[in-house]
Amino acid sequence: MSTVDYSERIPNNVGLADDRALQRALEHWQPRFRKWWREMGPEGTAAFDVYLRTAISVEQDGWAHFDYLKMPDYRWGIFLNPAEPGRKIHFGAHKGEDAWQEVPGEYRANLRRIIVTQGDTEPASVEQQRHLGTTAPSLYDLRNLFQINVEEGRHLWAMVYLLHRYFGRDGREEAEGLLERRSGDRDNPRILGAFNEKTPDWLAFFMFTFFTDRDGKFQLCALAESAFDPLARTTRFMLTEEAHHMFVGEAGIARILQRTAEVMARHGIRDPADVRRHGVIDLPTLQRYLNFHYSVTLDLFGADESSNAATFYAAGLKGRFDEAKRAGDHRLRDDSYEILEVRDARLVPRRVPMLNALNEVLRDDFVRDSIGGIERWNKRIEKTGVSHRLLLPHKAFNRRIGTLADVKVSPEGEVLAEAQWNAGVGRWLATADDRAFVASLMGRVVEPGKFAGWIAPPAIGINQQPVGFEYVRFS
Ligand code: BYC
Repeated sequence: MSTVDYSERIPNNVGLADDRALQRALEHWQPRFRKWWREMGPEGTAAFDVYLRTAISVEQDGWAHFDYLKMPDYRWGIFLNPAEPGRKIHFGAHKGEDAWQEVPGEYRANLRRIIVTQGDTEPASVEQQRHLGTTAPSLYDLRNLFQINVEEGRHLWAMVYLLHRYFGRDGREEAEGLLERRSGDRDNPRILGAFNEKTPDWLAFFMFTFFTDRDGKFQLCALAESAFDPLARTTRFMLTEEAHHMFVGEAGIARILQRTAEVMARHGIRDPADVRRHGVIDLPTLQRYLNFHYSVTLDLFGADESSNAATFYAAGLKGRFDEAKRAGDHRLRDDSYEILEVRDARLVPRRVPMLNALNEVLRDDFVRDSIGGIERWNKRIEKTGVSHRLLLPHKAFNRRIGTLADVKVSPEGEVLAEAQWNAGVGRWLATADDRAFVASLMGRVVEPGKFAGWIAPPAIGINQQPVGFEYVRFS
């Protein structure tokens, strides 16, 4: 069952042909998805031939096939990792019982909500990125953007399959809703904050794929622990695809840093205005973009103290990152964890029951992982001989969700009065001037092997093809 059946209208490894009602329901949803893709997917690209990878199996080796495809012909399908025979629930109140193959009635509403929230982010990101193709810095980058877009489309399919297969009529209604909400729409926005922000340029795109796709990694890992086995199996396979998305972000920013630092070293300049005059992105602007994307992504982990998070864990719906590898009783009823709150105009730790702090636990795992990436970027700058370090702002900086939503905190973690915040915010978050400057650099480069002047070429191409390969052909 691990080989994907491509003779079906909807490629799958879930035996769709054996469940006619489900197959019909999904075949009914499919043209609506395609309509959404035409309207909200990458703009003006229907005729392009793109060198894309398509999942053809869920085996670790050789799961992907690369070839030219027009994106509307991409075979969005439903792939679950192979079942683990005798899998047991390994955390929460049901620890030790068999994993569920169907949704227990008492957890139906919460599971549906988690799946809908996850599903909603996927089309949202495609909507956010739909204009970027018109300003790609190279064919290589354009192809990577499109690869991410089609795979986010597939991740939507992954969640829609669960909704249709396990949640009956309300599941089908939710699947419709996933195609109706729109990123940034005033009346019918996407569910989570970061997915209603704009991704107007490629610096924002690389920051988004570094930070926000990393939230995807941690959330999917937490869901891959779920007692609801179909959710665990589908998210495990999504993680295989997700790794490339974070690579695009990390390598993209590294290549920007490389180019900027080379220019700074060559001309012996540091002043951002001088750096900008050479047509590359100055490091303070890059830091301000980083601060923005990091802080809106921190909010995606939810409130620091959350009874929802406690319920999700205790019920076995959502675990911690790497739950199975952690020591302890995996019930957490006697554990506690520190969250931050403001007392006497200072950030101070407060201990709360760990079950209620599980959003914060996952956020802290994400912070540690992000620090690793920032260090790799700093090494890249260091190698050029330029002395400059990128920093992650304090966890409490620019937050909109949780106990820190109502306080103003500097990137260094100092609690500020409103006036101090207003005086500093232009140094901390990307300004209209920063965005206009970055926009002024964005021009379309479509000659194979050529790259825009503000970004260095990658070291190697995709799937062992040369960097100068014609990754996208325009018909
Ligand atoms: N914006 O008790 P809380 C990805 C709401 S990214 C707006 O903390 P909970 C991807 C919350 O809904 C991964 N609202 O909630 C990346 C709740 O609302 P109600 C996406 C927010 O449930 C790149 C209220 O505040 N997957 O895959 O513990 C490209 C109380 O909050 C926000 C998931 O997120 C926010 N940022 O935690 C493509 C996994 N945060 O019910 C894809 C599934 C919270 O009071 N989702 N609220 O109206 C979850 O596990 C949880 O829903 C959350 C929120 C962790 C997001």
